[in-house]
Amino acid sequence: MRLNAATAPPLAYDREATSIGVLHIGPGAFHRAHQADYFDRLLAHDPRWAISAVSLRSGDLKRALDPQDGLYTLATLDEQTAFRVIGAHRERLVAPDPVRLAAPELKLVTLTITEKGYCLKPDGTLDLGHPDLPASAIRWLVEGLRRRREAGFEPLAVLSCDNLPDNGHRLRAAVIALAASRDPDLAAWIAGEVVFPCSMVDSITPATDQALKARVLEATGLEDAWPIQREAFTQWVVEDILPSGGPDLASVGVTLTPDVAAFEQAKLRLLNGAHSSLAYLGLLRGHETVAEAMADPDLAGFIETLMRQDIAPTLPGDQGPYIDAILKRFRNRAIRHRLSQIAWDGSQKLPIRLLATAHDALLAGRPVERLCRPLAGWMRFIERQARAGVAIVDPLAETLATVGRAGGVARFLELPVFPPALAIALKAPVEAAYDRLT
Ligand code: CS2
Repeated sequence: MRLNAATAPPLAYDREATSIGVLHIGPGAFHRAHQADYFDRLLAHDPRWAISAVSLRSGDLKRALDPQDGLYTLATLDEQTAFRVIGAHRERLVAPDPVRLAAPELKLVTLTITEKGYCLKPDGTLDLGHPDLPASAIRWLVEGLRRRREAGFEPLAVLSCDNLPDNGHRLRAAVIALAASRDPDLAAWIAGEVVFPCSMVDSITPATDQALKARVLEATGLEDAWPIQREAFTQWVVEDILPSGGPDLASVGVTLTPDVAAFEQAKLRLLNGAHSSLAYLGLLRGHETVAEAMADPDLAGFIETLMRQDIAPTLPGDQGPYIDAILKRFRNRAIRHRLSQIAWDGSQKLPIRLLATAHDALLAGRPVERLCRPLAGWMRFIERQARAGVAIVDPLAETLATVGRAGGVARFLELPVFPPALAIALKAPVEAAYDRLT
């Protein structure tokens, strides 16, 4: 029997009585594990915050979940396993008319479009010549905000939920830059009226696999074409500038703070930096998952030292307890989080997760040898993929395949991934690490 409105166990709210107050762009696994869960819990006491799930390209979600009335199972896999049906998605749209954004009852737009979806240059500003820009979320937002302005203003917040530093500021600058290139009045209006809070999001969400579908069927007795799995831990920190009249996020455990940067930087550098390091070094050592890599004492020891000795000193405050908690989460054997999933999009992730740390370490006169090991690991990993003819998942895939086939640190350091001055400073230690990683 398939999961749908007739077969699902009762939700904590009357779904028919809910209305759409949130529009989400990029409703992939992370959004469905994270923001949709918060809104689902909010719906239990406020029916105004159901979600319109907008995919700009892929019809996969719509195809999988329309027959299930948009319902899906969220499995939280930890010491205890729990299954819950999420009903927050009231509709699933594929590349809808941007006029959708003009609906006055809509108070919040959230986005998970991954690092590459922002079409930014390496310096973090919008690349107006980016080939993906015409079909991007940035373009859709600008067009939608134009319609909202024409329809008469209703306050709106646009909230980036991607692993980018200063995500709200970067998104705001990108949207305004694109608007300014066509209509300076619109750009000025957006700058004055629309808020773009920064946010930090965290919950480890492995991609859905057959094993999960089988587990969900066994536990619930219902077939679900696209269940989602994550760890039990979840965190959402949002800059406290949301307009009034919007969803009461604090009531479902979201931290509202004037200063997201401290949370965000610690999370990107410690959790995501360690994750990417585990991915490249772990794959080269023949491991498949994060928990397996963490069971390798040499690798786990290296990652812990990297976090405590090299990354934490670039962050304010005592990061010890946060590091302990992250290491425990990485050891969670209840989930199979594939290293290959984390290894995707390295050209986008490394600058944020490791290079900023290396830059700060150099400035402070601290050693960077350990930080260079995962960078060398990425290069060796790309070489291995390229030479085996295996697809590289990265916006720079073609270039990486060429560089990877030829090999050598110098070619990698010339990529736009590395700011030139940093490439010069890191060359010798990356080469040393690379030579050791045969
Ligand atoms: C991971 C993240 O795939 C990756 O690159 O590092 O998705 C990570 O699991 C999340 O940011 C955790 O919140």
